[in-house]
Amino acid sequence: MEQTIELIKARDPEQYEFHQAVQEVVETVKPVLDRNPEYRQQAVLERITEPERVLMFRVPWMTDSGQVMVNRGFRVEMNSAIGPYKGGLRFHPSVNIGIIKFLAFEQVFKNSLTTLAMGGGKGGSDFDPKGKSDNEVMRFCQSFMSELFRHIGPNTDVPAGDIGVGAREIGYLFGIYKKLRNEFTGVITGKSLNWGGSLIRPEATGYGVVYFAAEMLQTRSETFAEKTCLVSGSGNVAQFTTEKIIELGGKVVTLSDSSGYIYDEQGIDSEKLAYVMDLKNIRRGRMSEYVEKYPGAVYTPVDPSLDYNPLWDHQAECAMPSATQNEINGTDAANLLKNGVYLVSEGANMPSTPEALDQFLDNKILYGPAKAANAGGVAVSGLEMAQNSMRLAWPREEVDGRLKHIMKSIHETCLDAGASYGVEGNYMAGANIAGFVKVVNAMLDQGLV
Ligand code: NDP
Ligand code: 2IT
Repeated sequence: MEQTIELIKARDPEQYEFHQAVQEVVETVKPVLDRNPEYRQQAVLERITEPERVLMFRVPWMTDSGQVMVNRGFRVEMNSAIGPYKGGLRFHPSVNIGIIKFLAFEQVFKNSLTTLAMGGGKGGSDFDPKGKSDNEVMRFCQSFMSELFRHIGPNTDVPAGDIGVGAREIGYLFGIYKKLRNEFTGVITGKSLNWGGSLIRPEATGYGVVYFAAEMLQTRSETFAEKTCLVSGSGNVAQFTTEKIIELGGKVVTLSDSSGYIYDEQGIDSEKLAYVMDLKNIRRGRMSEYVEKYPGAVYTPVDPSLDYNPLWDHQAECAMPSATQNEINGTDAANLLKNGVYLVSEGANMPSTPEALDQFLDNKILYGPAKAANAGGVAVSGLEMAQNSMRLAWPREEVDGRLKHIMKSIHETCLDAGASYGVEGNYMAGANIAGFVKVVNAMLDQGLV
């Protein structure tokens, strides 16, 4: 196993996030390999860590002033053992192949946990939608899809949103796909409601994070009532995590963006959340504006000289990191524990560093890893695909009910898998083991392909 990791590092030495994601999975599935000697002979670790296909392409586009720009596009088709490749697209300047590969790798296990038939993939670009006009974003999306369209399809690879890709981008991407293929299909999820989208898809990731957390609390006969929660980010996942926590009687006191964070001791109520949604989704403004509207709150800009994030240094019971990878480091984890946090439910993908994870596990807090806790988004994407195939749309209650049921079942699966391998209550090991076993067995059933 050490050899597998060393080989991966030697092959692609600069793909740090991918190494991190692989290392965590490989370490936790060791007992599974020990119990199933044929897995080693079949080189399942080597196979599952190597993408089935990696696409990288030039994305030229023109600014409003006529300047030609060139970005890089990616799609990593990681694993199709249990269904078509499925996973979001991320548009952010930090995007590189290592980040897309880690996200695609995580997606394989997450999608497996949803109980739906979806393989894993992820894509994106180092394009930064921030500060661009709608027309610039549209031209970028059209150029991006004019290459990607030949590699995807409703039974092949089904993208969706992620950081920097929301309803606006999905619309532009779908429009040009439809034109190029002359086909109206469910090739992308997160579509708007009046042209094939599913009710609850915008809410699904955040709601799912909270449903998963509620299941974890339930194991200690507790609920969200009166719980204080630290949430990072202020995008899709953060917004609907906040909405559901408020609905269940909890209090969210923080939100952030890449420039800084707000601390609102009174709690972000529904009215304040509606303000944030308008600020971020419509006006595309910054969280710093929150304190102009609500002077009772405090805004703290990011201080690059700090080696920790002060957002995680407030009294609370729960934390829902919902911005980006490695946003909770060892110091942040120590601060969370010191401040009374005993539940972490991850909205972002791989938001906790290995040093943070060790502390959560050592202290036996309720720790819901991203693969399990944020799987509600892709689960409802799967439900959107099902509705598209039937050319039917389910009502809100139906989709929300299915989402709740799926999150409950993921919670149970994690606990069962953990227990059967002697790591009771360790949701991280449980998620990795359950996701791994299902995908690996499907791969073995299908022969050496
Ligand atoms: P959005 O683009 O809607 O929001 C992202 C938020 O995170 C923004 O507030 C953004 O701030 C902040 N952020 C992004 N990058 C950084 C960074 N490097 N440092 C600090 N803050 C940052 O994305 P989503 O809400 O969709 O995604 C958030 C996380 O959830 C991601 O990790 C994503 O992979 C994960 N996720 C998303 C799902 C979905 O369905 N959308 C499903 C499962 C997981 P700013 O505006 O300044 O960039
Ligand atoms: O990380 C994720 O699960 C997502 N960005 C959502 C993927 C999807 O296909 O809905």
